[in-house]
Amino acid sequence: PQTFYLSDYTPFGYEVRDVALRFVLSPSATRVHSRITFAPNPAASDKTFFLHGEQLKLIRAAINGAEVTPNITPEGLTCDVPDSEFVWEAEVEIAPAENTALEGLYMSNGMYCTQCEAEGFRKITYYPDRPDVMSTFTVRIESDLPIMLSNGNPGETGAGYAEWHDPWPKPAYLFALVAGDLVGHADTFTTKSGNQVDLNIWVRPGDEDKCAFGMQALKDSMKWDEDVYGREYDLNTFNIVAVDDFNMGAMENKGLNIFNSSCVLASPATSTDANFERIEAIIAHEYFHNWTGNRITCRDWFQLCLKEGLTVFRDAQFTSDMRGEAVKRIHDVIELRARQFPEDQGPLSHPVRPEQFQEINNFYTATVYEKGAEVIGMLKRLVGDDAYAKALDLYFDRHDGQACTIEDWLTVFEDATGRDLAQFKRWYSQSGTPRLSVTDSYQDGTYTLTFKQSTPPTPGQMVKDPKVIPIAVGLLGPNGDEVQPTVTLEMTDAEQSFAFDGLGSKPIPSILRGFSAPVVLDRDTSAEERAFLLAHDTDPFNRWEANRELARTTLIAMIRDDAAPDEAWLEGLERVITDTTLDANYRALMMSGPSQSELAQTLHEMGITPDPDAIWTASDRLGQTMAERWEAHLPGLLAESTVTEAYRPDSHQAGQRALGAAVLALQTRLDRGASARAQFETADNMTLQLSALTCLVRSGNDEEALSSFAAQWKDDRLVMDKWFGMQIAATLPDRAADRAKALTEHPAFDWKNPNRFRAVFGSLSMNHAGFHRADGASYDLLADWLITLDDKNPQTTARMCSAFQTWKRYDAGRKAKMQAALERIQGKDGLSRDTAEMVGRILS
Ligand code: B3K
Ligand code: ZN
Repeated sequence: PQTFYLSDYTPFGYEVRDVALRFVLSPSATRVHSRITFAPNPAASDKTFFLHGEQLKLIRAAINGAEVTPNITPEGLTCDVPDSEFVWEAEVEIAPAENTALEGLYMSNGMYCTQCEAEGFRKITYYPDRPDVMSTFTVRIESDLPIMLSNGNPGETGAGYAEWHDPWPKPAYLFALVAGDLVGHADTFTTKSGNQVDLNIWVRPGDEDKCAFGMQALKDSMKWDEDVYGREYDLNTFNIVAVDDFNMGAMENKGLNIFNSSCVLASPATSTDANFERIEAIIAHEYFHNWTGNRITCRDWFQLCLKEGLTVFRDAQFTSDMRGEAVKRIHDVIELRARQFPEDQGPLSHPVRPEQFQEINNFYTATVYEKGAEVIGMLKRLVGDDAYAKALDLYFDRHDGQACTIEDWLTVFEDATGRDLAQFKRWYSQSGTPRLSVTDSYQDGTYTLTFKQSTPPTPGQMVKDPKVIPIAVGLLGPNGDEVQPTVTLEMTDAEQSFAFDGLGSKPIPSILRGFSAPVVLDRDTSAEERAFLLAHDTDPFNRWEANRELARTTLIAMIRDDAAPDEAWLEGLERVITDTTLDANYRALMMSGPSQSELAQTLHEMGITPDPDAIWTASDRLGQTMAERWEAHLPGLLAESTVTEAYRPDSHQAGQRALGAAVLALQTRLDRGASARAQFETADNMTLQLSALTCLVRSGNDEEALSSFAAQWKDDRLVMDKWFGMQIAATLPDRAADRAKALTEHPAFDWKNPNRFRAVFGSLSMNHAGFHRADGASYDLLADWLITLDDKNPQTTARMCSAFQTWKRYDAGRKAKMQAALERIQGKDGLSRDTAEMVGRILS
């Protein structure tokens, strides 16, 4: 397969002036007519007229009205063309009903829909399918379906057809079309300059009652982007469509966002608090792309983080404003460590801006998205809030309507602030998680912190140069008062010291506040100092972090030496969780402790081979210790976390329920599931119902509850995804593989539906000890199913291969079994390019 390189970029030889498309829809023979005005691009030297096109049947092609016979390959076509402006026309036939890859134009439950990012438009018609080719689009859809949608503003509509016009030039990856028997939930939004925008969320009949929350989230996002970034919406219409079969979360097509139904449909009875929060964030994310992604897009796919890192950063700011800064930051850091750190420290490690790929869909990663957002957070911290705002204004002014690069982005910051960002740019080009170690000293009123940074080698990058690391630090006096409020130290050298003068006594440092850089901080600190920070740190993130460090240290001692849980820590933690002045959400986070895969990650960072069974046993033992120790507090905490008002998915109530869930998990260890069963039976919302069911599954005493849940929800696809997933993710490790296998034989296991496939196998890989069952049963099961799915849906298959990305860190037995599973996938006849690239990289 071909490898594409960032360094090979050249502009396309032609500009596209205008695109007109006509779709005559039919499940197995849709006709797509295109009429495209091209003109030679004066900025390009290579004038080869190559149009991408895959799996298309060309019926007819013409230039300026005269039929032509292009030279066709599996990747596209070339053709002789005039050396001045000309009109290209083509008619192709495609079969959306046979498209199981869910890329291009496909069908989901009788509805037509599209997914074009990154390179799906070439499965719809012949076109220069690259993001730096931008054009206006006019679309006519013909079918007998009642609702027919495309990008932009609605045009003429009549019996059997609908027309759309998008006045904003856009790359083909933002094209979208939807047609089906849909019902709309309508509303309006008036922009700050007075334009009224028609808003609609389109769903299958029966789902109308699950749209109100998403609509509110959309309006909140529109308002927030005006208030915080000064960005106004730019069309008369904004449509969102919910689709059941979708490879990822959602897609920001101009004026016509398409969503995985799990990321938009919400109701208290069927969605958890976590679902509500995620839906709000994804709606915001896709909406924010209208400016960061659509109006300003990427020159090429290597620049993906230009839109994704920035848009993730923006949606995190939004959630932080909507739901509270500390809790959002903690959630994000948990996610970063759970998903990005393993990627960055294993065979799939790649820079935030990759320099090569075979299949770009394999690079929609935690590194591009989440580390990409961290890099923007660091930049903002370094330049300050005002300079950030100024730089963003300049970015929108200067680059509106363009397809840009990371160089353009950084130049904007250099021009707005006068800073030289050459060294900072290494965050985009160097892969791997930096390690930051720190020592301190105190003498004559001066306290000195000395940091050392280094980044271990990653695939293709043996040597690393020092990066600019913003280290937010505060100092606490012995009585807990802050003697130095947060300052950002700017580390640029491999080793560097920072001094604080005029201190009366040796302070206690609070380092990397707010997780100011995505690094692993190594610091030999006494348990007393951490306990002090747990009690006193004025930075809520670092207070949580102190607890996590203590929990981690205890668990690691339990895993390695069979030690008893640390008494002093448990006492400190008890004070926090019973402190009713603290936010319930925050207390729930304090109680949750590091996950088993996070412990495996930590052991790996320490150079120790993780033993999944020992990790499970230690985590279980710690849970039991906490339950027994805090037995007297549990009823009071449960009462305190009981919500008496009507259900609202806001952060206040969600916090109470999160605390309740953490307490119920402990209580279940003591009462053999009595409280959980009671909660399960009386729950009037999905959050309570599912947290109770999870406790029952964890306790192993779950058959009755699982079948009553299934009987209640058998007709709700999204709730049944939870049922499939949760019983695998939460079950005892030795049962996970067998349970997953049994569920693949369940009549409702529709494996071609990505949500259902992920519910089973994503959950299996999340059950750490269950996935790593020593006999390799889970590895084999997953490999079997990835081999099966690859024929139908390469994208989802390739993505799920990352369950094996940490294989090298385990013991010889597990390692050999994972390697064998990967090699079996690799050896499959006709393996997709997507999966071949992933497995090849993981094995290398
Ligand atoms: N831009 C899309 C992701 C497209 C994934 C293509 N494999 C969703 C988002 O990031 O908003
Ligand atoms: Zn995005």
